[in-house]
Amino acid sequence: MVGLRFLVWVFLAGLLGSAVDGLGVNWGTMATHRLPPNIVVQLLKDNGFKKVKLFDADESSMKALAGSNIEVMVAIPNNMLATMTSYDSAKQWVKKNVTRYNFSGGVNIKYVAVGNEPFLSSYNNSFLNVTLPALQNIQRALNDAGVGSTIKATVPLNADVYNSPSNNNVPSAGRFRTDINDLMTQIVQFLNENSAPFTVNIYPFLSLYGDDNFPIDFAFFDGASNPIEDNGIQYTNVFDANFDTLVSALKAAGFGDMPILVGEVGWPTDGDKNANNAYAQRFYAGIMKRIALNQGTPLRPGSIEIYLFGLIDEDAKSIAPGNFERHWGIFRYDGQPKFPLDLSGQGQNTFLVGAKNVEYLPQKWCVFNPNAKDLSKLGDNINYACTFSDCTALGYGSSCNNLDANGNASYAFNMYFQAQNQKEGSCIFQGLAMITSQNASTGSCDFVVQIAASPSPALVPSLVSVLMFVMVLTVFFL
Ligand SMILES: *[C@@H]1O[C@H](CO)[C@@H](O)[C@H](O)[C@H]1NC(C)=O
Ligand SMILES: *[C@@H]1O[C@H](CO)[C@@H](O)[C@H](O)[C@H]1NC(C)=O
Ligand SMILES: *[C@@H]1O[C@H](CO)[C@@H](O)[C@H](O)[C@H]1NC(C)=O
Ligand SMILES: *[C@@H]1O[C@H](CO)[C@@H](O)[C@H](O)[C@H]1NC(C)=O
Ligand SMILES: *[C@@H]1O[C@H](CO)[C@@H](O)[C@H](O)[C@H]1NC(C)=O
Ligand SMILES: CC(=O)N[C@H]1CO[C@H](CO)[C@@H](O)[C@@H]1O
Repeated sequence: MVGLRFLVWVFLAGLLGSAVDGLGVNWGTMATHRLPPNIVVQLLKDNGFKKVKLFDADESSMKALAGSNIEVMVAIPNNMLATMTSYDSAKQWVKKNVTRYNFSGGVNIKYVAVGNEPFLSSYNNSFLNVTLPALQNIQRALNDAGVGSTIKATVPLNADVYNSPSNNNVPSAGRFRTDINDLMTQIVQFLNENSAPFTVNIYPFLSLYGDDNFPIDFAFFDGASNPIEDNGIQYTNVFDANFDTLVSALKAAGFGDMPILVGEVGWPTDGDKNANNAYAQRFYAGIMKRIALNQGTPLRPGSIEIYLFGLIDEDAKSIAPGNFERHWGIFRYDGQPKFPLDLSGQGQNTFLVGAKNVEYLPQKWCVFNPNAKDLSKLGDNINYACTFSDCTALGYGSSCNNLDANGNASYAFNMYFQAQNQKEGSCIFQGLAMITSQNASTGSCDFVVQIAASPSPALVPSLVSVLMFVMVLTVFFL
């Protein structure tokens, strides 16, 4: 009987494309070609996502989300944190970007993310002084607007705000980073006063990426040969160990019961030897199963609110952290699924539902012209193409790393041509390139045809810098 009910449930869950409860996903928009927001919202619905986390409060995304009842986390980017140290600005932001959508048929906003990983060591403490005042002002503005009981401000933090000492590297010894311990304690106190959750981003992939000796099985959820022993607890994966290090740090600060929300977790599929579909599939299968079982971690059994990172590939993200940075999507740039992923956590070998009604540019590719005579400028032209498009798939361990020299040139030229919307004159490269209607993809290397879509509003500042760069180049070549 139980078995039958289970089967019926599985069948219904499959039918409705139902993601497990508590599951959300990050919707980033740093792409040269942005899928139309209404298509993305339909994609979320078709796959049963009931929660989404944004990196801004972009009007077009918000309008598309209106009426969907999907729970939304809107965000204030780091470069606006200083502004939010003024209460008036915070009040304006909340009015324009939160309460404006609080009407029947509006947007179901649940959280405001104040900054994004503002204490990353690579930011050189730039946001240390502004994050807490911004958090306080935003929550106060929410409270004053009468929505503070249901909409909470939180700060998505990177997992390097806490650690365990190297001589006792176990989760139970977790503490906030010494240099920011006082600040973290104040932040946690404030979150607690407002019944707001602690938000942390946890990346097992980065543990592996940063350390060649990292035991690879420990990055996944299917068992590890050498578990970490900690007070009788056996840790078999780095996610649990990391999460429980935070639980211990919170406990040491006096807030051992503070709700924790995982703001980002996921696995990239290209741009590194460990970034591929097979590993991503393995990672997601493991984490989805645990979410479905409400397993939690040894120190926090039960359900955890988790946002996957991320929804769609973003070909215009900074690659300062690594080439993998543009390949975090569970969907490709065009909203099509990359690998089997069962969001109901039942471990079925099924693909997600792809984006519908996506419009593509014509079936044309730009490739190296085999009849080209003068190859002396080939390197310069490849560099140029890659500077203004995304060549991260050409790197070591990536999907297009096995191309020969001409293949490399073709790949770079095509990426530029597509980034330029196949615009007239964007496939010349001093006579080294030509347009073809033959699909140029080979083996694992996909030569894409871009989607027909407008650039993301998030990219306007970087377009300005690209223009400046072009101006500098122009001056240089004159
Ligand atoms: C609302 O959010 C957008 C996008 O994050 C931002 O550009 C805008 O300045 C915000 N509005 C106010 C009044 O701060
Ligand atoms: C941080 O400092 C390093 C070294 O001084 C510098 O290279 C880097 O650009 C700085 N980063 C930021 C975000 O300011
Ligand atoms: C933060 O504020 C302290 C005290 O006002 C000051 O000494 C420090 O230089 C500031 N740090 C930054 C990065 O602005
Ligand atoms: C192709 O490009 C990649 C990345 O730039 C480089 O590592 C590789 O050596 C190139 N291959 C050839 C045959 O030039
Ligand atoms: C080109 O070919 C590849 C590999 O066969 C395929 O996956 C891809 O969908 C094709 N692209 C287009 C735009 O038809
Ligand atoms: C119509 C609507 O969504 N109103 C909401 C506005 O915010 C208050 C406080 O969070 C909610 O209680 C209302 O339901």
